[in-house]
Amino acid sequence: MPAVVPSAMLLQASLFLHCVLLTLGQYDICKSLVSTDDGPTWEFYACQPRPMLMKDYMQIRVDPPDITCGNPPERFCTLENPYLCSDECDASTPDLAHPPQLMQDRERSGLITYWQTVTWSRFPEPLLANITLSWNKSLEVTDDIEITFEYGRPTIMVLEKSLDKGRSWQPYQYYADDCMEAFGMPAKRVQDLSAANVTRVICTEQYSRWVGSKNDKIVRFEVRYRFAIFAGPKLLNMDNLYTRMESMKGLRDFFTFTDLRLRLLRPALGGTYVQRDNLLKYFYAISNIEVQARCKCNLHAGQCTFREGSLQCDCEHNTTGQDCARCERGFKAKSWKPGSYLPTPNGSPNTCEAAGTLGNCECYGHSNRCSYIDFINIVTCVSCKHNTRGQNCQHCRLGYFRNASAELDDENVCIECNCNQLGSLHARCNETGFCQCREGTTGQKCEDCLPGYNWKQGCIPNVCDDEMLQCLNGGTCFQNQKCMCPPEFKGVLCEQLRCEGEKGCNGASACYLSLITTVLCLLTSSLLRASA
Ligand SMILES: *[C@@H]1O[C@H](CO)[C@@H](O)[C@H](O)[C@H]1NC(C)=O
Ligand SMILES: *[C@@H]1O[C@H](CO)[C@@H](O)[C@H](O)[C@H]1NC(C)=O
Ligand SMILES: *[C@@H]1O[C@H](CO)[C@@H](O)[C@H](O)[C@H]1NC(C)=O
Ligand SMILES: *[C@@H]1O[C@H](CO)[C@@H](O)[C@H](O)[C@H]1NC(C)=O
Ligand SMILES: *[C@@H]1O[C@H](CO)[C@@H](O)[C@H](O)[C@H]1NC(C)=O
Ligand SMILES: *[C@@H]1O[C@H](CO)[C@@H](O)[C@H](O)[C@H]1NC(C)=O
Ligand SMILES: [Ca+2]
Repeated sequence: MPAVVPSAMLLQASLFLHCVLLTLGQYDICKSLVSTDDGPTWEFYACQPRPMLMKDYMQIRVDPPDITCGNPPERFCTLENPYLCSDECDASTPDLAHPPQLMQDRERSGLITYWQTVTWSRFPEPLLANITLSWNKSLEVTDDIEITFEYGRPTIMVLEKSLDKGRSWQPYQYYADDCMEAFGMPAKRVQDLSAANVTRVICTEQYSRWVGSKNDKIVRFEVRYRFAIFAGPKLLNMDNLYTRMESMKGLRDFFTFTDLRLRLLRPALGGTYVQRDNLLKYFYAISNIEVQARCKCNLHAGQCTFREGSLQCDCEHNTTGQDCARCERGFKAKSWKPGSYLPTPNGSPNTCEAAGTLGNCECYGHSNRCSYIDFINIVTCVSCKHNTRGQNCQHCRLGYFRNASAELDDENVCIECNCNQLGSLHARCNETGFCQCREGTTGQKCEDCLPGYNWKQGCIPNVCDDEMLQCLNGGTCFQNQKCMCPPEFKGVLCEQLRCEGEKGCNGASACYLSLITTVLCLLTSSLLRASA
C-alpha cells in the first residue's frame, strides 16, 4: 500500500514540527518583515520570552540570620540512625560549611551541596526559618517549583509569594503532614482541582509525610497539573490555556510573582513524635531550589536579559520599562495595553503608536480615540481617562489637580482634590491641592476648624470655650455650645443674676436674695427714682 506511506510520513513530519514548535515556544517572535504590494513592511505579533532557570538570578535571604548552622560548630545526627552523630557543621571550614548559596549552585561534581540550619536544641521552642527568594522582576512560572530537602522534608511549611517586590505577601500553598491540625484546613491535592477552582490556595499532605529521608526529597508547587486542567495532560493544547489566561480573572496573576518565601515551621520528625533525648537529629537542609519561569513582559518582548543587576525585558512594540508596561516617549498616541494571546496563533501586539498617526492628535496616553469636529476644524481626544480632560487630555478633570512630580503622560498625573464636603465651598482645588474653605474652616482639604470654631458637620462658631469665651460665675461650658449655669445665674455666659423678685435686678448693682435685702433694694430703687 504505497499510498499510505507518504501520509504516515506527513503525519510524522507534522508531529515533529509540532514538537519543534512546542520546544521553541509559542509567541516567541515580536515582528517579521513581510512583503506587500507596497514593498516590505513590518508585521507585529504578541511575543514573550522563553522560560529560564530562575535560580541563576535569584537573591536568597535567610531569616533569622543566625539560623544557618556552623557558628559555633555543631554536631548533628540523622533521623534513620540517631546514634550516627559524627557529622559536623562548621562555618569556618569550607568543606563543613552549609551557607545559603548552596541552595542555588549547580552541583557539577555530582556531590550534593546543601544549606543547613542549626538543630532543634531549643525544643519545645519552635524551629522557624524563612527563606526569601527575590528577583526584583515580575516572573510567570512555567513549570513546577521544586525544593529538594536532604535529611527529610518539613512536617509543616508554607510557600508564600509577593507580586510587588516584597511589600505585600500572600500564601501560595500550605504543606503539612496533618493539614487540619497545622492550619485547620482540609487536605487537598492539586490533582483534584478543576477549572472553577484552579487558583484556590490549598493545603496538601503529599509532600510532608515521612517516607524516609532518601526516598522522596522534593516538595513541589505543582504548576504542570494546574496548566493541564486547560492544556491537557501532556500540555499539548497550550492555546486553550492562553485563551483562558485572557478571559479568566486572576488566572495569569496566579502564576505571577516577583518573590517567593518558604516559611519552614517544623522539621522532619522521622514519622514519630519529637524525641527530646536526641534533638540533634532535627533540622532543615535544602540542596536545591528549582524555579522555571519567564519574565513577564506583557507580551511585548521576546527576550529578557540580565542588566544592571536585574532581569529586564527587551521591549518591542515601542514599549519600555522593566516589564514593558509603558509606551515609549513619543509613542503615546493611545494608552498602553498589554499584548494579547488572542486571536491565536499570533495574538495581538497592541503596539504603542507614535503621536501623529491619529491625525496629529496627541492624547498623552489617556485616550485611544480621536474625533474630528467638523465645524471648528479640530481633532480632539475622546473619553480621556485617568481623570484628564481637554483636547489633548492635557488638563485635569474638575475636582482633580495636576501632580507636579508626574509627566503629562503619567497615569497618576491628576490627583483627586478630595475636598471635605462639609468644610469646603466646592469640589475644586488650586494647583497645589488646596480647597476653598467655608467660614471658620481651614486646612488643605478644609477638614480643620479655625480657633474659636468647632467641628459639628462643618465648623460652627463656639458659644463658649476655655480661653476667650469662658463661662462666668462658675458655669461650665457644654460642647462649646452652651454654658451650664449655676441656678442663680443666667445669660449666654452666665453673666446675669437670676432674681426672684420682679424688678430688683434691673439696676447695675447686684441684689441679694434675702427678704430683707429685697425690701432694701425696693427702697433704694424708689429713692433713686424719687431723686431723679
Ligand atoms: C517569617 O516571615 C513572616 C511573615 O511572612 C514573619 O511573620 C515571621 O516572623 C518570619 N519568621 C522568621 C523566623 O523570621
Ligand atoms: C530593581 O529593578 C529596578 C528596575 O530595573 C531598578 O531600578 C532597581 O535598582 C532594582 N533594585 C535592586 C535592589 O536591584
Ligand atoms: C474544586 O472543584 C472540584 C469539582 O469541580 C471539587 O471536587 C474539588 O474538591 C474542589 N477543590 C477545592 C480545593 O475546593
Ligand atoms: C516603533 O515605531 C516606529 C514607527 O511606528 C517603527 O518604525 C518601529 O519599528 C517601532 N519599533 C519597534 C521596536 O516596534
Ligand atoms: C505623583 O506622580 C508620581 C510619579 O508618577 C507618583 O509616584 C506619585 O504617587 C503621584 N502622587 C500621587 C499623590 O498620586
Ligand atoms: C493654593 O492655595 C494655598 C492656600 O490658599 C496657597 O498657599 C497656595 O499658594 C495656592 N497655590 C497656588 C498655586 O495658587
Ligand atoms: Ca546545592
